[in-house]
Amino acid sequence: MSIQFNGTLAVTGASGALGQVLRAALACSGVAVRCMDIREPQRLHAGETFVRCDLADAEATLHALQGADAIVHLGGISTTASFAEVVAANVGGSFSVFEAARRHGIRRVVYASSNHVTGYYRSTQRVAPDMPQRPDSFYGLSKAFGENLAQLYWDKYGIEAVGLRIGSCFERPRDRRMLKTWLSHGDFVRLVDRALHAPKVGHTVVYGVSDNPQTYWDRDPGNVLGFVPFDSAAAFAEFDDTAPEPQFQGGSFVDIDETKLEP
Ligand code: NAI
Ligand code: 15L
Repeated sequence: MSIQFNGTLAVTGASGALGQVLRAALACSGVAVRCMDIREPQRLHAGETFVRCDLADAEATLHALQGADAIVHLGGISTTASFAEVVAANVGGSFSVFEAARRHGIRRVVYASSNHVTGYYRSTQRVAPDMPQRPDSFYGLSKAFGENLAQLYWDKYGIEAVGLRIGSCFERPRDRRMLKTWLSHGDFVRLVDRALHAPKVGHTVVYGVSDNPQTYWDRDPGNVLGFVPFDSAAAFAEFDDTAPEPQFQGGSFVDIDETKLEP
């Protein structure tokens, strides 16, 4: 799977798991990619440059994003963490990214939100992106902030954004819950491709989930972008897990008391 993009594409969180998956797909088409992260990538593909940048530092982020034509914003804390940590990396970091987009006139941001924005819905419910946010953690709350920030920057400054409420994006489902929440790496790349190229997105929020036999989420808004998932957790039907179904969609994130976590 490869992605075409005309111009320079900035990828925050480029050294992370999904950053590496995305960059491999961009490298197939020789796209010019500005890789941004606090950690150096293991390797750089042809067409890539690396800028070490802490997104909590708004000035550094502004500088790093100069000349970019679009941003895929994956960088930040990707799991449960203390309030101070998510505020710095995710709340402050997303502000840095959207503010840099505004100041540089970058027209579109693809934002890695998370299913944990709505993790406090019960597992028996079907949730659509236009239903109220119900974060299950400080992490989910920081992603909810990012979506609301994107809405503000669209309404006030005309910066287009697609918020991807990514389910569980791993090589394969890891537990019973992930049979419903799994997004394959290939479908992740296809989704980012549509989020970058679909015309007139305004501010759109979609769930990022493969064509699993069962899911918690309404897939229609993703279809509107032209996203068609190819993969399905049905391929893992033999998955051997006798653990009970979680009560809430966010699974273990609901049970973790983040007020007890130290930064
Ligand atoms: P990851 O943890 O592997 O990668 C995140 C990257 O962000 C890391 O390379 C890290 O060094 C970088 N980073 C952290 N703080 C930073 C800061 N202050 N400034 C600059 N860079 C910073 O996470 P992964 O799995 O690649 O996820 C990418 C994005 O997608 C994250 O925002 C995550 O919350 C989101 N997401 C991922 C899901 C998944 O299943 N992998 C599910 C839902 C959302
Ligand atoms: C997320 O938001 C995390 O980044 C990822 O590591 C998984 O925990 C995923 O959600 C999930 O819900 O499975």
